[in-house]
Amino acid sequence: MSESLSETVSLSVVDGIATVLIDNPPVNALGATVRKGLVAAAEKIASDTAIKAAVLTAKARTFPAGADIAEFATGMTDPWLPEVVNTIEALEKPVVAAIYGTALGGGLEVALGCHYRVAAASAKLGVPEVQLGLLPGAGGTQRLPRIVGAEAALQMMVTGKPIKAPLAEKMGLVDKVVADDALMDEALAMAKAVMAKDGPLPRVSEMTEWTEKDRADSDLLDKFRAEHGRMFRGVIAPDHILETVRAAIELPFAEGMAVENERFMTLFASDQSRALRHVFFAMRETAKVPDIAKDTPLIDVKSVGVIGAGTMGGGIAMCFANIGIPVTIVEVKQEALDRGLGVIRKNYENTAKKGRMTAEDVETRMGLLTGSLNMEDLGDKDLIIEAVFESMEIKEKVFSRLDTIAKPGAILASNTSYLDIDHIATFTSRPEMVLGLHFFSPANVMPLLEIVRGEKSSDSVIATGMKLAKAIRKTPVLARVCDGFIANRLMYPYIDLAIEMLVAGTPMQVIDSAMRDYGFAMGPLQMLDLVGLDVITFPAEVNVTGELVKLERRGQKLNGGFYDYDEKRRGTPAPAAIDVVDKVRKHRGIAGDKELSPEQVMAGLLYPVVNEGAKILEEGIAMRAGDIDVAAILGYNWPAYQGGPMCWADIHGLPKIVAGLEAMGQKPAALLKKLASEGGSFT
Ligand code: 3H9
Repeated sequence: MSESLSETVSLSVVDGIATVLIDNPPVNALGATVRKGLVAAAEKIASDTAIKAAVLTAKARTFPAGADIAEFATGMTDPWLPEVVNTIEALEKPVVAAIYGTALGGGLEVALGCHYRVAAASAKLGVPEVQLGLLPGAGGTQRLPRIVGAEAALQMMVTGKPIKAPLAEKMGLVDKVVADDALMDEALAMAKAVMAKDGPLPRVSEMTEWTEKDRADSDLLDKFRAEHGRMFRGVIAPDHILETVRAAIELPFAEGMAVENERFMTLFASDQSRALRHVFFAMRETAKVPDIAKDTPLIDVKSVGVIGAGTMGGGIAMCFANIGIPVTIVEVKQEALDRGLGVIRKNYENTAKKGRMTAEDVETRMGLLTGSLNMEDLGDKDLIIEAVFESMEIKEKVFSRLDTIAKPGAILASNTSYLDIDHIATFTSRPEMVLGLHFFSPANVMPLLEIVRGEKSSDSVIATGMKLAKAIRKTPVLARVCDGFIANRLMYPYIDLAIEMLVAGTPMQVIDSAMRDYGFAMGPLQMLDLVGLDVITFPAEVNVTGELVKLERRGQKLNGGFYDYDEKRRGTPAPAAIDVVDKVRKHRGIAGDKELSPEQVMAGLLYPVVNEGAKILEEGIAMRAGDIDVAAILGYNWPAYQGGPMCWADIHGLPKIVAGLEAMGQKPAALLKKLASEGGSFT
């Protein structure tokens, strides 16, 4: 018979073995009721003489995937998770953790408090706290180095990447890996075997083999930091993790726990953790569209047509071939079709060369792609995505033709990055079937997909778009129609103003390095060089990128752009670009003597982005501020630890941004002004 110990934990006893079962969907996070239940279970195991051993596990999807992150915002109550783990470990009767699914963060820490660990072969174990700007705070920083050694522990904690059960067994993190369907039987068998054993129970906190070894290696931690410098750049959690591991090596367990607790609290209160926790939930929220009913019927997409075999069309076709959906790619000329299919093949072959795909996979995926010169071949496709040149006339030709070809019920999508989807829909007799699917380049790699909802797009079409995005492993963000939708519109001012600053007198290195210091992998001008200067067009007759393109300087792909590049792609400011900037200054009658400080560059570029974000929100182009943050992070590599522009703005201070914009002569959006004056926030 099963006895309920809290709302989420129950215990049953068979043949002297207690099974402690956590049941807290969706991921069995270790919220207050679970912690209470686990303490009650420990008390029961200790006091009930009929119980000789226990197995700790969970119901449904997974062994606990960590502390309850949602609870972080409201404050955690007693019992405190580290104490729960210590209580389990201190028991005088053996406890076996039966691990499956994803044992992450606090979940793995609970397993480390058990005396034995059996894992299903498909299980993954990890400590991803670093991705939330935290460190494992329930003894993980002290137990992991004791069981797998400091280096492996650091690797797991600083990268946050989970490892698979067989590797965990090799490392000594779990005692036994078993077939998935034999997990409970094997865990019970292990409990039965160990309950008859004499002698002290194996407690990870008491293990000394690794700490002694690691203590002898005096530069182990410095070496790790030097070798993994990139992971420490800009973020604060990895250094705190390093110091807790130092404590694990040098101090007794209890003192190490005190260090862990202090540093966990420091991180918990940090802006970076606040930002990263916001991003965690924002990423999962984007797929939810409040005004579309959950039971809205979805359209079954079993075949796809792509019009255009250029860079975008090819990348889009790959997304579907990658998940086994056949794609017909239509082009106007055989040559363009052959070139497009050739590029796709090359992409797959390169992936295979890197060992991430077999030669057979390459052929399977290529086998799913059919080239055609005849649009009529798209007549039976469930979804047709247009990826042709960005001109309304061409879109008109394509969509009015498609309207006569596509079967009833087919979804008609445009990959336009800024044209009016509502206008495009008027070229068909079925505007309800039309939406925008805005992929980012390279489409097969970039994780963001903007789903553009036209005035008349049906709920089914939008719901299917959101679902499809997930199927092709993208994060969908819903946008309404406007020039540039969310991500591009948001970043127009960033790019525009970076060039303006350059013309006004701030050297390109100062502009780019200010944004790298903020956390971007590259500055705005470096980014332009990477995407290609010919991709960006500016209205002014004489403008910097236009003049560079006239000199055949198209960025990294051709002759350099703002920078000249050596064979290792290291850039130095290009004399040709400096001449172009001079020319533009002369043309405009500007002295070019306004050099800004890095702080001024940062405010000058980021405040206008926040302002644009506020407009995007108040116009209803984006549903939520978090959606804008996700679009910036996934579409433009906005540093996640800054939370995206809107979360960053909240942390930075909205009144400061309003004042800054006004000082620059820019008008703050009404929403921004309102929130700033009310002490409100975007997120
Ligand atoms: C920690 O443990 C700190 C301790 O060291 C110290 C404490 C003192 N809490 O991702 P999905 C929700 S820090 C609350 O879409 P999947 C999620 O929001 C924690 N909720 O599924 C979503 O809700 P909804 C360390 C959580 O199958 C739903 O579950 N652990 C948590 O793609 C489904 O999630 C982590 O950082 C949570 N911990 O992936 C692990 N986790 O349906 C974080 C998930 O309402 N979690 N939710 O949108 C993950 O990595 C993935 O969720 C997981 C499943 C791999 C588990």
